[in-house]
Amino acid sequence: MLSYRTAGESHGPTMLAFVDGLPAGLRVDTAFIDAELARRQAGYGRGARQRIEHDRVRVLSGVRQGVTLGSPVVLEVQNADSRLDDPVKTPPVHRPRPGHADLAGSLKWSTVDCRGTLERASARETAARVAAGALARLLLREFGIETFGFVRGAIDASFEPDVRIESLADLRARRDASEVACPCAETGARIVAHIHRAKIERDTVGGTVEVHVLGVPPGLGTCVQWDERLDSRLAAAVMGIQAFKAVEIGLGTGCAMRFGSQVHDPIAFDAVVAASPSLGFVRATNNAGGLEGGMTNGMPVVVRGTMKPISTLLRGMPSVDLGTHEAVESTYERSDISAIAAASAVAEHVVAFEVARAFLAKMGGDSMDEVRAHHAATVQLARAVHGDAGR
Ligand code: EPS
Repeated sequence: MLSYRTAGESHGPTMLAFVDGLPAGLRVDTAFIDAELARRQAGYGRGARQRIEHDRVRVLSGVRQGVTLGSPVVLEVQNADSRLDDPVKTPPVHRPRPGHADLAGSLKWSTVDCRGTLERASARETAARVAAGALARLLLREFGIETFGFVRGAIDASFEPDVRIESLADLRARRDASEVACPCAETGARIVAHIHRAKIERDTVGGTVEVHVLGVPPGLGTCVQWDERLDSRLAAAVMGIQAFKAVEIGLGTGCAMRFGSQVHDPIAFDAVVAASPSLGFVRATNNAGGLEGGMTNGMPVVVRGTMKPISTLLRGMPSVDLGTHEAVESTYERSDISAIAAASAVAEHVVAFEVARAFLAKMGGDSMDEVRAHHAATVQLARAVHGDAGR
């Protein structure tokens, strides 16, 4: 089963991802991984740390001459700002920031110094998750599955995206030209204005990100066990990103405001698109976000996540000194005003990883050749049963 864990502290020497379960024979394009790491560092509102770091992946195991061996792949992204062992440069933190892991972690680990918690809780760790997710995207690409993550809105600015495989190149270009990874220029400009205002007011901004997965074959995930439902795993993956407070699939919370007839996507059959991943079962709407019963239904998978504003506020927040119990202002450490653009890249990669995991659970094998053969056989069987060939 495809899985990954990460290790590393924000100001330690390095961030690591340990990826297990990749088949042998996958070509590892490190330039692609580096480009995605750069995307994760970008965005209006990012702090000075990003001028210090120039994230690059180093493959430490599991790859020979650019191709996976079937053994665990360990990926490293080194920290340029490494100073964890220096007590002057990384002093103890006694004034927890409301919203950060500071207080909860200090209570958990029975300490009055938040440093140990905040170093690991830091979103710097997402560099390792993007590196692992980029590997998953390389695998998905071999089977025509594409992911697209972007910023959908912040504060009162948002837009209705129209994401299709034909317009993907254009959407990616527009997203990558945006300072806040938003393919809608007008919404992007309004989000930039909100972040600019937050900067002046020494405040912070969160937002909503969305990920579309296109070309997904039906039948990934399962209805058989709750923790193997793909929607359940996607929700956990996106909620597991630092500072995320909500996850939605398709229409999401909008389902509560509509009757069933306005929520469920009517099913039709179109022989012309029988060769597509949907096998010809078309839906004029995709309120289900491509998932019914925890399984992909052939429509694009659509996942949305909401990030709270960064909890390190330059203006501080009311807090308590853990040593003296005095009322104080929370600690300010150099920070981002908004990391919403970065979060959209992270969300895209954690979603890609879960889709790749479900893909390999259904179509997997020891080598890419085996996976290709299983995939081709699965598609052929599905067409024989459901496609026009079956009529
Ligand atoms: C973070 C605090 C900041 C962020 C960091 C996450 O780091 P520093 O205190 O070194 O300025 O920039 O994110 C990254 C370094 C990154 O690469 O994403 C935090 O407290 O979570």
